[in-house]
Amino acid sequence: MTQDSGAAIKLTIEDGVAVITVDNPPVNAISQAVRQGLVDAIKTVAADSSIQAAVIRGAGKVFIAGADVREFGKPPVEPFLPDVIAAIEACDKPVCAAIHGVALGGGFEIALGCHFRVMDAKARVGFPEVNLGLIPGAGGTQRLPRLCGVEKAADLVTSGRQVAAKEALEIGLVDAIAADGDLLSAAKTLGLSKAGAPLPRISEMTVPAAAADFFTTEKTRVTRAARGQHSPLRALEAVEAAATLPFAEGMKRERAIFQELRSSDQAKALRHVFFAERAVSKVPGLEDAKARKLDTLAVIGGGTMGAGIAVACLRAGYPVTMIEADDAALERGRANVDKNLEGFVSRGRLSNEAKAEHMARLSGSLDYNALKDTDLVIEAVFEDMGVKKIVFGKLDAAMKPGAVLATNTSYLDIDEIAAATKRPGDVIGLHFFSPAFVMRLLEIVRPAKTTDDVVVTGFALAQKLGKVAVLSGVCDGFIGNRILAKMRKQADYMIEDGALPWDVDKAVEAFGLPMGPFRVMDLAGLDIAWAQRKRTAATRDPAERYVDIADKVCEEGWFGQKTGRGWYVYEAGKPSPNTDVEKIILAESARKGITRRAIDVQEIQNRILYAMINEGARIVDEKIAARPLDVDMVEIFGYGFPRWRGGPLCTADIIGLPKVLDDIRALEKADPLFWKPSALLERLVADGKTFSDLNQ
Ligand code: T1G
Repeated sequence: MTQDSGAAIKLTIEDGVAVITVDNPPVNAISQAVRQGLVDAIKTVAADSSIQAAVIRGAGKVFIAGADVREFGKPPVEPFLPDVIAAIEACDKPVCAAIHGVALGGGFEIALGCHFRVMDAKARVGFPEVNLGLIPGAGGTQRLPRLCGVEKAADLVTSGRQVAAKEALEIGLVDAIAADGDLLSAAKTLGLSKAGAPLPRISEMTVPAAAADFFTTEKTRVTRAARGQHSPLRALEAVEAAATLPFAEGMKRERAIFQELRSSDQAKALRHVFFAERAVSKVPGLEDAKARKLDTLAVIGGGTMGAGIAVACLRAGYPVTMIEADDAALERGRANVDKNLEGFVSRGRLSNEAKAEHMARLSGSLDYNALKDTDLVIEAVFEDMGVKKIVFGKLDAAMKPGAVLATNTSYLDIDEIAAATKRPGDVIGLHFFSPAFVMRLLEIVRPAKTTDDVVVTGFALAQKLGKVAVLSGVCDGFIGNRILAKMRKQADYMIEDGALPWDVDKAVEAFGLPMGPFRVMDLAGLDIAWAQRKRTAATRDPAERYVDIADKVCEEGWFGQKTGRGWYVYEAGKPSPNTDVEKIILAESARKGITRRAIDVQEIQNRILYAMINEGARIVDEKIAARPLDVDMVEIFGYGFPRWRGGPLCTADIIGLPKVLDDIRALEKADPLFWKPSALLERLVADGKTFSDLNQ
């Protein structure tokens, strides 16, 4: 017998077991139709005497991925998920969840409402709600502690991490792991075996006592780890309610916290990131382009970037050829790859055998003809246009027609590099961020002549490497470094106006970035930016305010961590303010006739943030970035902008563009050149629109 409660839920009866299939592609998100269908199906189970047990399963690749994230911006519609789960749990016939793929969020809450749970060996369960600025809102924070204790429950709901089958069984989240391909029959057998017996209902269980000071110490830990995000601490509060209140009261507490967070700015921002992270690789206008063959890769150069890129490609399973200028350099390149892979081994993320297998896929040569059959090459040699043109001339001569020639340059003009070949249509920028095997951002930089299929090939490679790829046009610094340059300029102005580097860093870190601009410069090496300032001095706009402080610091030979001092002094790796730099700063302010003034945290944060917003808006206006979400993804995945703020342009929408524009116009009075408002920002405010309107 089949009952089809709308497309979302199907019910068939097999050997006395009602098999309830959630079928809402692509991931069985719990839409209103799914919720209604489950309520109807449970009513059928209860009413039909031929049914002795029920199994809830998911069609397609997963059990249930959770509530439908697209519904969160809208008013909730009945039946509400907690009530659906209560109906499942109240059923007087055994209901068993058959979990494959993932059971996440509301999906895992549905499984906890079932009396039994069977899991496929490769499946995973978890409560990722905190990653959306929420907490489990359908009993997850109340049932989980009853099943595995408050310590484990707190870990799972505050971290959002997924739990593999083995651990899930060990800590009691599931009753059994099914043998391969046997999930449904194992669930049916378990359900039938319990027919007529008293049914375990988690809501009726008691929460095992926790250590007296558990929540106190856990609050400190969770607060520190959350770095300004609210949901982890609120999730812990809900778990504490489970430990201190009767189930029904605890459910009310959980619901109240969930509803409060659901409409919060952080939840809006994290929802934006959730969808933007997926939308960013779907570039408007490239829908019909097909990626080229992508089976073999090569890197030119075995230095930090070249070796890092080689490791990223090896970790993704590719064979990689490394080209270097001579045997010694090639040996150093191999050693760099080996060292980077050894890091994975020492962190327990790669076995020695797997490392050996990776190294076996790395071949080296001094001869470009070794690349005659290679599908895609990434050049990562010294950042000098002359050197790159020679390399691309050789690649052009050696590689097969249709091969993709990529450069990892972080700021040189890729149109000019492409012009050094007879195949500019095959040339593209793949700008990795160091360490290339860690940082998720990859800027795909498109010169004028590059063909659509080469761009799409770049995105295909990014997906294989597990990167978040963002398409950028060609300009100085592309998207991320162009915004970084503006941030740093504003930071330089502030230390000449009255702040000190450590004030700026502290304020920026309090905003939520992992490291302030001066700490970052010390890490990168002050000499690199110094060399660039000297290189571009002749073309600098004389009307632009120029701060000499960094040059003076470099003239002392203080290049940052690599020389033991820069903006900070490094003893045993720990940074402390370089008071000699303070003397240089005070002397420079005096030399410029600037009366130094106190610059508070709010002003520092505003000037840094607005510099990012204004430049990000210009980048979108110039079509260097296709949409505001592309700028947000660059900042979050390449520069550590806090996810719970959604990125600079999402933050601007949350502040309100009229206020952002007013504040920038106020700053413009003191420095009309730097703070000229983006024309796009002015148009959006005039039209009553937001950056989000441009993301649709
Ligand atoms: N709602 C709506 N759409 C979703 C979705 C969801 N929960 N999860 C995924 N999608 C879409 C996604 O946007 C993409 O769409 C497509 O499915 C494939 O996703 C009450 C309140 C399940 C591990 O946070 O972790 O339950 O781009 O590319 O890599 O307490 O999706 O194709 O148009 O990611 O195979 C909690 C989020 C919700 C899980 C699959 N659940 N999803 O990964 O595919 S809040 C989550 C994922 C909640 C309750 C609370 C992953 C995945 P499009 P994909 P994938």
